[in-house]
Amino acid sequence: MPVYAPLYRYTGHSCSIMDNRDNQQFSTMFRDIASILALQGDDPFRIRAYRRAAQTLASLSEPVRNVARRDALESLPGIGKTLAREIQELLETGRLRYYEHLITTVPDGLLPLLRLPSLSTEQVRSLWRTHDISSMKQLAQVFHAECLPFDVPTLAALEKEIAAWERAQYRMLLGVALPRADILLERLARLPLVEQVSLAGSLRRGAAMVGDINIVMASPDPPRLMHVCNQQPEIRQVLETAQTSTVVVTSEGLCVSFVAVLPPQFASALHYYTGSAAHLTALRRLAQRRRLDLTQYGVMQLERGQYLTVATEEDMYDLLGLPCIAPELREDSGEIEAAEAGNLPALVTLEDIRGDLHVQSDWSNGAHSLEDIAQMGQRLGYQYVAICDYATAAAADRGLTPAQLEAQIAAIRRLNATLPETFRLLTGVEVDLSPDGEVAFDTGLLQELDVVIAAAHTGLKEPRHKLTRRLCKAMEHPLVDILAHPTGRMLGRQVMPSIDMEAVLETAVETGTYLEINSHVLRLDLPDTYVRQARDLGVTLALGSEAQNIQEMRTMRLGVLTARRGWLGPDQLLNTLTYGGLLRRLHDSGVSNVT
Ligand code: DGT
Repeated sequence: MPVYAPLYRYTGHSCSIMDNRDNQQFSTMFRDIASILALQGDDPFRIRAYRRAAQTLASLSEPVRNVARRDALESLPGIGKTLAREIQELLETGRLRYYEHLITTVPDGLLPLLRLPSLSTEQVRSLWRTHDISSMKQLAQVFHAECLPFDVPTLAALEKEIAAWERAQYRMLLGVALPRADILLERLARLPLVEQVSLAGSLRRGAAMVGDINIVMASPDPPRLMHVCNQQPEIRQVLETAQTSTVVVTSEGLCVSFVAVLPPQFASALHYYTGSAAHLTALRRLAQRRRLDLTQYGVMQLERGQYLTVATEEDMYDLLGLPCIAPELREDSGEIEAAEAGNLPALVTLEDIRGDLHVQSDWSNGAHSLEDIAQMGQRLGYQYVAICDYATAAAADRGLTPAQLEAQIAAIRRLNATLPETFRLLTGVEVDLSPDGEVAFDTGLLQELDVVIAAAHTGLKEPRHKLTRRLCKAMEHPLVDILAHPTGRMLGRQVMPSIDMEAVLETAVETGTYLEINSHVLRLDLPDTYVRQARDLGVTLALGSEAQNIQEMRTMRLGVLTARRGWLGPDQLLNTLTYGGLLRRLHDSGVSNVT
């Protein structure tokens, strides 16, 4: 396997995103424990102890893991022996048995109610015991029926919290929203009333799940344009409409929010509605130091109370003394500091991608032949596509047997001989892992392949340490090049497999394994935050569509957005290598043969 510089052991010090997430997660758990104990009328001292611990963790300025490493948990305010032991258990196993037991003693849906800032434990108890309300869904129904016995301020606060919860229920997959948005954008761009049009919001930022499709337009007549937007054929319902904005629901149930401004305001509006809110807040702090304010209408000079005209987003950032920050980075996760220091990454683009490293054919689960895939690869402008059908040592109901894989290798070689020199199919496989992480497949055959991908498809509910060990063991196999969809997440599902990603990233560094960014609509796995951590550790990523249908090969665009959100440049992706460069890279690892 190739070994990349810089090769260093992961110590946890450079991964603040993951570790600070621990602080927040543990704090939420302790707050939940306190709320459940309060609901059950437990000892007030215990309740206070958990609340205090939750506060301490939430406001801790360093990762709690680092405090534990120094053996200093008990020096934290409100953390005694028992709580220190529980934090240790969480850090070591990712679970807390006491918490897992406690939440089984109340109805499943009650925890979200207990987490609402507007309701006291007493009020939740009364909702549950007296009105039989034990979920957000029931609470929203009763709220809308105006049957809640609370005072006006509580109801006002509750209204906002319920609206936020309702919106969160209808988040869309990036890969569903983006093609719909493209159709709308293309149609709107042709309207004489529209001078400029762009995506905005989380969709423009490439987030894996989005609350709505935000579209910003420049028009000489915004009110008329809003009227036209409301008349678009796919619109089922207009939720709110005004002179310069309208929010609608399409017949497929997608929420679209249109904004129209006068042409000179376009760049400011686009910037504002692209967000994120956190990025805007941080940028506004910076602007205030220059006596400026950023609004959706322009950049305001605070002393004169006048707007400066900005023609582009580049001009806006320029006014703040910064280079333009790509939308995918605008999350207030270090991008402003990087821009100030001149350290923004030059992000990979779709045009940099020279091939797809994970496609499945009709030899296993796929719908299309090797010939169809080769044609599609050429249509997409690729130099190569890796055929990585499922393979299995035992003749199971899905997946190639060794004999079938051998026949496929021969078929790919025959086909390659007929293709133009500018394009090749790569031989490959996606091997399933045994319960203990063994890659139980014919080693001689694996050695013949250009690319070997390993993935866990079953056993994803196994305990954290077991699943982690399984993935790490697969990466330690000398013939495995890529670990596919490493976290195993499925977007939109509540439960994520529990994996120690620190250990996975560390093993990727040690073994030189490439981690996949699987661009399947439902996966986008590795998630962007881990992509960034992997990059920081020197891991190279590999994009693969896992297409089982040639149209799905177009999801590469989603993978590139995820890569960009993970701050990746072309050099950190295997797919930007030429065909020759890729084979050399894989071959240098001593595991692949040239087809
Ligand atoms: P989403 O829709 O939840 O996936 O996330 P966004 O970021 O698309 O949020 P959305 O659609 O509510 O609003 C689009 C952008 O507009 C948001 O990223 C920032 C800006 N924005 C909207 N409302 C506010 C606000 O109350 N404060 C600030 N600072 N910005 C806002």
